[in-house]
Amino acid sequence: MNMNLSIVGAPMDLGQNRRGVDMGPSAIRYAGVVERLEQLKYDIEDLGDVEIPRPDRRENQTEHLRNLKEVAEGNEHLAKSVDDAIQRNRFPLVIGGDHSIAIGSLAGIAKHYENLGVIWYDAHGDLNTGDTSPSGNIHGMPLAVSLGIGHERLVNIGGYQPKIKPENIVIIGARSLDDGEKELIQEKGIKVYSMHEIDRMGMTQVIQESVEYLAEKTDGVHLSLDLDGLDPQDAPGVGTPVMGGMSYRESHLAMEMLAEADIITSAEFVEVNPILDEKNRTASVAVGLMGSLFGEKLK
Ligand code: 4U7
Ligand code: MN
Ligand code: MN
Ligand code: MN
Repeated sequence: MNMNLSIVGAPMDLGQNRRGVDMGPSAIRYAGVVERLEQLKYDIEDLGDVEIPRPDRRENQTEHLRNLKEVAEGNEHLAKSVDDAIQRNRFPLVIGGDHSIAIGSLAGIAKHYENLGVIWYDAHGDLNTGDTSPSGNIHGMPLAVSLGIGHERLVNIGGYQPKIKPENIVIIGARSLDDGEKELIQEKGIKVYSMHEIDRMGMTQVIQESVEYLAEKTDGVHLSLDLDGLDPQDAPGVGTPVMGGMSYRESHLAMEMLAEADIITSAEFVEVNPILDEKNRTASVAVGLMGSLFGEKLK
């Protein structure tokens, strides 16, 4: 494990329409992320927050891709910051912010790998495009965008595309997929462990298989963890909660097993919304999961 971590905040709320998720980075810092990881002997550099533009309400907004211009620009800033951290041989840990920031994270990360793997820990597939999205919210599109599918302004962020290949993706925890997303999963052969598989096989086998699947063909793995992957009882402070999710304990087990396997080379924790939360619980859960991902149990 790279012992040098760079924390990058991405206070983005323009990829969806509930206020408050832009305060996610503050809530996660307040929950003690730096102290928690310093205890594990990491060298932590907190780069602060990247600049997210404010939308001009007088401008025409396309309803299929809400705040397209500002989401794209904020993600360009994030991509630069992440890219720079990796160039300095540091592990980028991005804290959000809504999940549209995965577009910028992956744009900054993927250029450093031939075959970047991605673990998408989420209730949703985030595989929509402007055409298939029921909401027009870009936080439901970042995985498609990273595959090179979607609006050209988004897919070209970082100046290249695609960022990732469908066979290098594992989605874990899916339980709310739109029709267009299901079609894309079929067409591209994307590996999905939905709640059904997690219940049948158990998280242990799901992670074992995911690690084996990715380890043999990738040269790095990005963990994109959407807190709504967890059950809303354990992580209430999220904008798009879906019942029947992964528990706190299953999620810790997953992070501990990823730490043991030592395959994760970058990570992001997204969708923490302190306004919808109960006493900063969801941010605390996020920090606890980071503790496990970065090896608390191993030290
Ligand atoms: B998140 C949704 F329709 N699929 O596209 C959409 F259900 O980053 C939800 O995973 C997207 O939180 C959720 O709007 C995006 C909807
Ligand atoms: Mn700019
Ligand atoms: Mn989600
Ligand atoms: Mn998501």
